[in-house]
Amino acid sequence: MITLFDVPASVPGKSWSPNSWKARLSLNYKGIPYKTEWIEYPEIAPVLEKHGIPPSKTKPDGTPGYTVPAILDVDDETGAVKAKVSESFLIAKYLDEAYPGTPKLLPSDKAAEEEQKKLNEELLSYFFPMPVTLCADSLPLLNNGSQDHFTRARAADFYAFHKAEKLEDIPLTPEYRAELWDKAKESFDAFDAKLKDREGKHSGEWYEGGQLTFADFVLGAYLIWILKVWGEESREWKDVKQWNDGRWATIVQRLGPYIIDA
Ligand SMILES: N[C@@H](CCC(=O)N[C@@H](CS)C(=O)NCC(=O)O)C(=O)O
Repeated sequence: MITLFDVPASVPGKSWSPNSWKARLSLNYKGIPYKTEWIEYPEIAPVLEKHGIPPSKTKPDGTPGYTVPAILDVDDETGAVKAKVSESFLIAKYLDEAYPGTPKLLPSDKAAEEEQKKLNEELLSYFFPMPVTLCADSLPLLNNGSQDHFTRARAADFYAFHKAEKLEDIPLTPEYRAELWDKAKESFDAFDAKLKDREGKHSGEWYEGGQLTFADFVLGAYLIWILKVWGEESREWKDVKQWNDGRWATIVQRLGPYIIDA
């Protein structure tokens, strides 16, 4: 059985991280049984290292960067470890190869696959600056064991923009939030234009046209983060839901059958 490593938060179903949701949606779509092992941020590196799961990146200081989602695939009968994978795109690739009888996540066209890899790497930057407020509002929902790591790690990610050591040091006054929200709306408009352009070339309801693929999970996972942290009744979701002719709410609705908590 597959073990999915994820970081919990006090949200319905515990899973909130958009990165982890990409793997969760992939597993749910394929109907592959799995269990979740919940770990706190400071445990990600030691736990993954202990299992021999490789890091997903090299940090700016040259040290290995361990991240969730990560999976361990173990043969239930023999106990043999079949795979150790981290990084949501690589997990999708592994699942397609190792579970050929299940619906494919990645397009067979190599250029399209490469484009989805890039989309996965760049998505948060497309939606900038909303990830700043989303991270700040995710922070109090994390367990105590994760908060200090998360606030420093994410403030470091946004350092060029806010020059803050911790997320709490970013002065998110109502006025500044409103300013960031206007910019967030612009980023959604820009992404909507990109999707409209694709729709002119690929007919169908999904990113690749007629076929649901990993890219839909990349986008969906980001929207699930909004929903998990701010909630369906929040002012934020009420706005996002109606932006761009309801595109974002429609994506969540279409992915509904695969939004299954742990
Ligand atoms: N490109 C990676 C990104 C994974 C990632 O950044 N995960 C975050 C969780 S939201 C993480 O584990 N960060 C570790 C840390 O902040 O130390 C993927 O798609 O899996």
